[in-house]
Formats: sequence, structure tokens, C-alpha cells
Amino acid sequence: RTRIFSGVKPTGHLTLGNYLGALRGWADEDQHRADALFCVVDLHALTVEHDPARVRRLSRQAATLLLAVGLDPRLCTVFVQSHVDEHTRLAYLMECTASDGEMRRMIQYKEKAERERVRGGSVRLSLLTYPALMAADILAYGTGEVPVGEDQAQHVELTRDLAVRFNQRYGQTFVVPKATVPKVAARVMDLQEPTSKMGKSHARTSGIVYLLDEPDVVRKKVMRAVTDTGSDVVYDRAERPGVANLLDILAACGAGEPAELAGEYDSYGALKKDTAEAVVELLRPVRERHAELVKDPEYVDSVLRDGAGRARAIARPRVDAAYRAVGLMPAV
Ligand code: AQP
Repeated sequence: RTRIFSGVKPTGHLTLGNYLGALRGWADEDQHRADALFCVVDLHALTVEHDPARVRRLSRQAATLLLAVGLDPRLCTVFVQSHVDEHTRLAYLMECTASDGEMRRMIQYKEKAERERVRGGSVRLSLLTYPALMAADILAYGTGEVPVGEDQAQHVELTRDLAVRFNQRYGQTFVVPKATVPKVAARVMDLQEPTSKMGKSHARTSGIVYLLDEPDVVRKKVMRAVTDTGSDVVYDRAERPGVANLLDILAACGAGEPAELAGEYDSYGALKKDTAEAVVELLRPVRERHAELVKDPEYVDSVLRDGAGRARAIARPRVDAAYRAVGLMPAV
């Protein structure tokens, strides 16, 4: 069976972008068709300024939401990255495989480093080396497919390069993975700034729909979404990004194809209203299940404990093999 690995960073409350770009596919398809592992990648949340208590809280919330969206521990493995040491063990070998130039070329590094500088803060070294840890996350499990939103495709490409390079230098050790990106809503845009990705760590929250937003909050955010000049509803991502984003979201809620949907509307108001209701309905079961799960933290703990054990057992032999392959002396 194909091995699948993917993760979510506890850098903020999970968003509609995370759900449509990643989580929904993990739950509805991936866990049924493959041997899948899904992870709260908490170490990645330390690459930018962070509040320890908040990261701890958000990690638990993210893990609970992974179950709330429908990941079933009988079908797949759900765990927290920092509970499995193999990730950091292998990350070091990935740092020894990558060049600093290829790390510096990563778009996410450039954007986030700039954000930190604008804030007047310093850029953590781990922000630069982040893709090495992400490559380790993926390669440790012999992953064949990495289901991600479009924004992560570049990091998966780098992971492929590192896997190939490592195998060439030290002998066949890693499976070379590929990214799989959903057909619709691979890049959900911010409702207030439809030329930027809806990102959970972004400061302005009015353009971000969180999975746990109350229905009225969702309605308000969608109804206040920035639309474009002109009033006719056409699907044009370059010229009409605001309206195209709403059409993408509505389509992803199961209403049809974005370009066809455009023809069904003659006002932005009606499009927003239908989109708002579709999103409210899409998220309703997730909120309900989350509310149930928070009442049972022992269950969530047991899933994570079990998940970490399974993950460790899969990762350890391959990481041990990689240590031997690069020339490290086995423990005596
Ligand atoms: N807007 C999005 N549209 C589609 N997919 C998205 N993903 C994230 N945003 C969108 C996908 O969700 C998975 C988990 O994302 P993540 O935790 O790595 O990143 P994030 O939500 O984008 O978090 P941040 O901290 O706010 O990061 P930046 O600042 O980079 O935006 C991934 O598969 C991702 O592709």
C-alpha cells in the first residue's frame, strides 16, 4: 500500500484553507486508500516567535480537530511530531544533504523572514532549515505521497531532491515522494486580501474563516469579503481574485465547477450569501464533533500515545539505516 504522510503546524487556529486544501482529503480519501500518517508538526511552530503555552494549547486543539474532521485512528496514524525523536534525528542528516542556497530559495522562507524583519525581530535559524525537518518528516516513513495545499508543493519538491541526492551518495535508503494537491481549493485566499493565501498565522483575522468559528461569525466574514470592481460574476483568478475565491470556496463545498457557478449569479450579494451558508453547513459537523471530543481528553491522549508508538516503530529502522549509510558508527 502507498504510504502517505502529511501534517499541520500549530501556529494558529486551523482555517478553511487547511480544511479544503488538506484535511478534508486526508479524512475523506487518503486514510481509506493508503497507509496514512497525519501529524501535528509542533516543532515547525517554533521557527517563528512563539508563546509556549499557546503552542501547547494549539497543538492539542489541532490534534482534536484532526479527529473531528474524520480521521479515524483505526484507519490511520495520528500523532504529534515532537513525540517521535526520529524526526529530529533525521533532520540533521537532511541538513547535511541540503545546501544553504537551496534553503534560501524557498518562497516561504523569503516571505516569513521578511515578515520577521518588518516586525523588527530576528530570523531564527530554524526558519531557514525548516525544509530539512520537513524532508525528514516525510522521508522517515518511506512516504510515497504527500497530500498538501499548493503552498507546500515547493517544499515537497526539495524533499524529492534531497531523497534522490541521499540515495545517490549513500545508497538506496529513501522512497522519493510526490506531492498531491487537491483539484479544487488548493489555495484558498484571504477574504480581505484575495491575492494572499488564507494563512492561520496571519494577524488580521477578518479575512480568515477558522474551523471553529461560530456560524454567525462565518456569515459575517464571508458577507464582508472583499470583492472586485465591476458587479458581474465572472471566474477570473487574475483579474477578479475576490470573486474567484468565493466561487472556488463555493465549488469546493460541493456546489459544482467555479466557472459554471459564475453563470448562475448576477450579483455579488447572492454569491456571498450562498457561499456563507455552504461554508456554515460544511463546518457544522466538524464543530459538533470537536465539541464532543474536547469533553474526552483521555481519548485524544490515548490516540496520540498509540499514534506516536506506531509512528516510531515505522520510522526507526529507516532512520537507523540512514545513520549507518552516512558513515556514523553504530552504538557499541
Ligand atoms: N489557504 C490555503 N489553501 C489551501 N491549502 C492550505 N493549506 C494551508 N493554507 C492553505 C494547507 O494546509 C496544510 C497545513 O498547513 P500549514 O499548517 O503548514 O500552514 P498554514 O495554515 O499556512 O500556517 P501558517 O503558520 O499561517 O503558515 P504560513 O505563514 O506559511 O501561511 C498544508 O498542506 C497546507 O498546504
